[in-house]
Amino acid sequence: MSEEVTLPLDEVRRISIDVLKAGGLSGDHAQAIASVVYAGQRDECHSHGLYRLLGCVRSVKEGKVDPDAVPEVVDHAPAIVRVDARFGFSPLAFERGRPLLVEKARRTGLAAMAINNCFHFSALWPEVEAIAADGLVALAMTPSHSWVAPAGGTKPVFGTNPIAFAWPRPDGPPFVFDFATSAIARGEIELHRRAGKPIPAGWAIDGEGHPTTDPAAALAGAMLTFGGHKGSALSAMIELMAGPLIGDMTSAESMAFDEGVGAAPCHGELILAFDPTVFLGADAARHVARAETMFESIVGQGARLPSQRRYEARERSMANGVRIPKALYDDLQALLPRP
Ligand code: NDP
Ligand code: PYC
Repeated sequence: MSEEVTLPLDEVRRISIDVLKAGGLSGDHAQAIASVVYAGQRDECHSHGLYRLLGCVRSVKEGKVDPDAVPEVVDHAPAIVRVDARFGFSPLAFERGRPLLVEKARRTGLAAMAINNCFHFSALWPEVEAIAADGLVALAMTPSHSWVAPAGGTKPVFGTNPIAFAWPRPDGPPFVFDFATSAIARGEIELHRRAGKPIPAGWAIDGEGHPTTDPAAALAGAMLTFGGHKGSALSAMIELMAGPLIGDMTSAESMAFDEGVGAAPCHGELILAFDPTVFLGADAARHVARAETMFESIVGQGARLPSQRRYEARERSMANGVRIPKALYDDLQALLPRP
């Protein structure tokens, strides 16, 4: 088993901020990025925790990302907020736009936020969870780089295109799911390569279109969608809804824009927020109770809810800190200024 390091949670945040500032990011971006990286590591989402700092710093170094970009929030229409991230990373753009999205959803029942021109590296669940904390139902989606072949094909067209959903619950944390529409996030294949482990069959094909369990061959070939043609169609929907619909790049266009430097994908993100109290008025509590019956019928038979593992991991991390591979710890230390 490879060597690991245990870190208290406040150390996770401190390392994140220090690495990001040393990498040239403004204080505001460092804080916003550190929050999502911290949350990812705390909830044991290893592909989108501290590991992501390496890619953020590399993306700035490659000169694609504006590390000082100040997002511009625009009140575009009664139910639409637009945020121009101005070629900075997405977490600060999301933070700046969220209050207006929530305000609009409470007024209109359903509102959308389109984030444009953002470099995107993060998990989506921290965003939908934050919207659910305001009592709203949330749906978020974004493209990435074209790494994923459509069902029946062998050449990458789609990004790993995550979709996330949150439903607020009266007596506890929200019901949340958040997954790539590829069989797995690309970050997970990268972590297998770093650990020298094979990947499961069904995640990817090599450059000749043959199934592979070699992570390097998978990264050089094409990833596969989850659920065959169903994941493929969902992935296409995300390309459209968070691409042309909001006037931003598809995953293939993001890949071309990257010019082979290997920066984080650059494109848009679409976030929808629904206010159940506007949809339902005085009947809201009765219908929310029906949702609880459905959740109970899932867990009541021993199945688990998505997000249940994450909430359990959160409790564990808050009590005991987190464990990360020593190789990752050393890579992060190498990005800090020499004392
Ligand atoms: P998974 O395939 O592990 O799926 C994750 C989701 O499925 C979680 O909601 C998880 O809940 C739930 N889940 C997993 N197993 C079960 C189960 N047995 N029963 C019920 N629910 C289950 O993750 P992915 O690799 O697809 O995605 C990981 C992350 O990568 C996501 O957060 C996504 O946002 C991020 N990502 C970001 C991209 C970007 O462009 N920014 C691109 C692609 C991915 P739980 O967490 O509780 O296990
Ligand atoms: O893991 O697929 C991924 C990913 C792409 C962009 C950010 N994460």
